[in-house]
Amino acid sequence: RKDLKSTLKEAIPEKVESFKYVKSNLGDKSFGELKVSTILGGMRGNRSVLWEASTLDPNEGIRFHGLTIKDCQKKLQKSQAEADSPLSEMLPESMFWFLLTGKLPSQEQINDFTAQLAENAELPGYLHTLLDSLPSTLHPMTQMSIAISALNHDSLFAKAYERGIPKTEMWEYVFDDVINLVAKLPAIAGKIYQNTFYEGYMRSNSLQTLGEINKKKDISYNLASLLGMTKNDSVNLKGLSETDSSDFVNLIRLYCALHADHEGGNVSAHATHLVGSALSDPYLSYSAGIQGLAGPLHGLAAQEVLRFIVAMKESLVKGSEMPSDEQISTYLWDILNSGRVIPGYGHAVLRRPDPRFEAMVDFGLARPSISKSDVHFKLVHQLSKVAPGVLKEHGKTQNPYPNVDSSSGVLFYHYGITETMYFTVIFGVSRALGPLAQLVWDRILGLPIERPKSVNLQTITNAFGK
Ligand code: AMX
Repeated sequence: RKDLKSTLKEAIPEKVESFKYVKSNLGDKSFGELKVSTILGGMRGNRSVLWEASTLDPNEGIRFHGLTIKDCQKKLQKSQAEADSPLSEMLPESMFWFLLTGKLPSQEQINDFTAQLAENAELPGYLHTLLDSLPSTLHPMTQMSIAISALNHDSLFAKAYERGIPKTEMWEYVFDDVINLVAKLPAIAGKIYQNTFYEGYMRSNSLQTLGEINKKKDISYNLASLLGMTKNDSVNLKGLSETDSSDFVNLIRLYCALHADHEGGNVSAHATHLVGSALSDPYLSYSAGIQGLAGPLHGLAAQEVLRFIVAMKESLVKGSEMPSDEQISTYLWDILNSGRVIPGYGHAVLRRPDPRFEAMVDFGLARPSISKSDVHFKLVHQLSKVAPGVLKEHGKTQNPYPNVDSSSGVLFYHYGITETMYFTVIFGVSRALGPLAQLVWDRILGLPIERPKSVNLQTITNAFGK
């Protein structure tokens, strides 16, 4: 008697043949308003998600309400205490305000908003207990999605919905939940770091923490503090100097502002929007976004890139001597010939080097301790000149250029966040900003539940008479 898996195995060849037939013979045909290739090809280019705050041009990159990254770096508010420092970066709080309202905030507005977030940053007791109960071997992204999902316990929107509220009032409760979630993300991320890599620092049986929430500081500072990376509010495990500690905070600010939004079709944004369309509260919705971000073709690439760069360094860098372009090229061909992808390269929409990658590289280039002395950073930079040629010759990827994940991990690594498994959690803190801002608008506009129509291969084939 055949079991389930063997029965399935038997059905595969016929279905794969049918899939190949439809893809190669009917791909160009219009099926309703779409091409058959769009249905089979991950809905590429299909304009069907309403998204207000950002748009992605294949050749130019992201614009936030019409502003480029460089415009945002000039116009969005910094921390008031460091506003005059040329090395100080825009605040993610400022980016969130801008994404949500389309208006540039004043310094005073951002000071107040930053204080409001810090005031709400502490986690409820049950979340500490829940996170403490998870094995430290559980991937940090899984821990993050569990924690965010559990905050549904306190959802004002879910409670109001249960009481019964008109559709026109929903957005106000969603807004309150969104602010609460954004405020708590640094503490969630910090606790996951401590539980996973520094067990004992923040377990409930220990009063010690690597750092604490400072109510006078912004979310990036507080995240850095909880990672043990600030001079004054942390144990400063890595022994960072004053300058490095302040640079690390600015790295988080830049990273979180840049990764906040990348229009609505990427997996984390779309998952949040889709789940929210069922009127699941913002915690459940963003928890779904985090699960998508945890995929290696999306946010997990940040971890994959760093592992790849560290392995390349071990194999190719001898002492202080950097490898030749030819050696890098051979190394890449070995990976491609074994059927693997080059992590940090390619993009579903972009057709040029990602301007977010360039902004992160500029951060490193502005600091000689990174640009002149950090071998991993130098390797990333050199790789970005060599890999596009190799990928073009390989001939598969439509975009042979570096994407955002190519450069970020190496900068965290430079300052001592060497736990590669953790990088995507910082992405998760950042990515909340855009999709959650859109979720508020989804409810303001009263968007309906998402329900595309699915079709099977037989229906497509029949439509064209085979
Ligand atoms: N290395 C090798 N091959 C690649 C490649 C890469 N970096 N990028 C794409 N290709 C291959 C694809 O695997 C595909 O091969 P197949 O036809 O045998 O399946 C072919 O090129 C065509 O792919 P595409 O249309 O150019 O890309 P896509 O839209 O299907 O996928 C992406 C986009 C990002 C998933 C893909 O480029 C990739 O896997 N890159 C490496 C992982 C990565 O860096 N992900 C992070 C993306 C940014 C983010 O979301 N955080």
